[in-house]
Amino acid sequence: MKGVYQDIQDAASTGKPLLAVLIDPDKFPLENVSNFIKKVNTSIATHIFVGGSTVADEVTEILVENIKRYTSLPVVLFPGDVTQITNRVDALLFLSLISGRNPEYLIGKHINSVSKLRGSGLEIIPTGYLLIENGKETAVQRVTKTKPLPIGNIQNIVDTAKAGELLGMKLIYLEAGSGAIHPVTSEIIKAVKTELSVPLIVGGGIKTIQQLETAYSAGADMVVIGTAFEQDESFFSKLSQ
Ligand code: 1GP
Repeated sequence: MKGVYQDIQDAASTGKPLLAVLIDPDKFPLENVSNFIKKVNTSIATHIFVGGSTVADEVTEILVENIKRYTSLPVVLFPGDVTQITNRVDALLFLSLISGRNPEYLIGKHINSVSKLRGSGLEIIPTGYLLIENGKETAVQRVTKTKPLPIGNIQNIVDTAKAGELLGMKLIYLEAGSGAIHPVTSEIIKAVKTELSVPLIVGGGIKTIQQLETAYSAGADMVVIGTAFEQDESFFSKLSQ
């Protein structure tokens, strides 16, 4: 069976846009899973991401088990912390926050997670995670105690992303932060995409079809949307196939 990464890479090389719906276990009542996932299934979403900045222990695993009962879409863990790791998912984004200089989020949490990952059989996808300035402080910034990369220095964003690729990261993720006021700009997406040969993920603050299309046409291979679905499930029907 092809892995999740191989699928992302194939889609990126053929120009098929991917859309991940992000579910934050902290904000998502279990009783909503079946209805919500049915809507995801009939939308253009291709992946489900699960994760959040602050989640109580065990909650993620229970949520993932419930989600998997209702969908055959790949469920990918987008963990904010080691406690969220579960092998019930199809793959794990092994995120290193390369925009920041907090050693815990560059390598520390990763070391702490090895005892859970060893022997888990999980598909692990090394991912360079870049927090980009968006107009307000977001949870990622607060929790990781790192500063986002300023949007005025695009070359620095490009070089950071490229350094991630050169370190062997298989995906680069440009993150404006959940609920961001301004999504990552098309100028930044374009500049980063031009330099990369690995697939590019973009997320944070994308709330309209227009913004989604802008991200794709600038070069995002996958877009991640969370808040827009949480706040207005009718967004799904706008994205129906
Ligand atoms: C995923 O954090 C984002 O990269 C999700 O952001 O909740 O603003 O869609 P939103």
